[in-house]
Amino acid sequence: MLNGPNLNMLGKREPTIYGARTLQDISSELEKTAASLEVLLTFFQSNHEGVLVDKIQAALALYQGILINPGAYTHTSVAIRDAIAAVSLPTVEVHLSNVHQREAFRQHSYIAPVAIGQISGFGSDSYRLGLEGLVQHLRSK
Ligand code: DHK
Repeated sequence: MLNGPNLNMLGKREPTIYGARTLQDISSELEKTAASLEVLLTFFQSNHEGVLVDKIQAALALYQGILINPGAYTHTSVAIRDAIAAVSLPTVEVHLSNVHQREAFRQHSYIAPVAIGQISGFGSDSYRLGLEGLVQHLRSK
């Protein structure tokens, strides 16, 4: 589970848009979902595009899939998109807010074309729904 910029500010950051839960709260909840699905999950956040690219590349040797909330990099990062395409691991894009209801610049995702799906608008439940979708996808293979 990769989290992009400013997601470390959850809880304090625009709570009417992103909710009151901290990233630590979301991580603890997602860990419980992972345990109930009997999968191993690693939770990571960075404010730096290249660090996220490094993690995606490293995932190829370590993980079967990627769950990612790229934050603002969703709308700007060809590098993250290319890293996901390069490793070719099933990837689910998640957002707390419904990006399609927001500013025009948030309505385009560089990540969506290389993801198996996108979950947007369910608050912290987007993470749980994304993990369930990813695991179901992997198990159906
Ligand atoms: C999080 C961000 O940081 C924004 O830049 C995206 C996304 C939306 C979210 O809803 O989780 O536009």
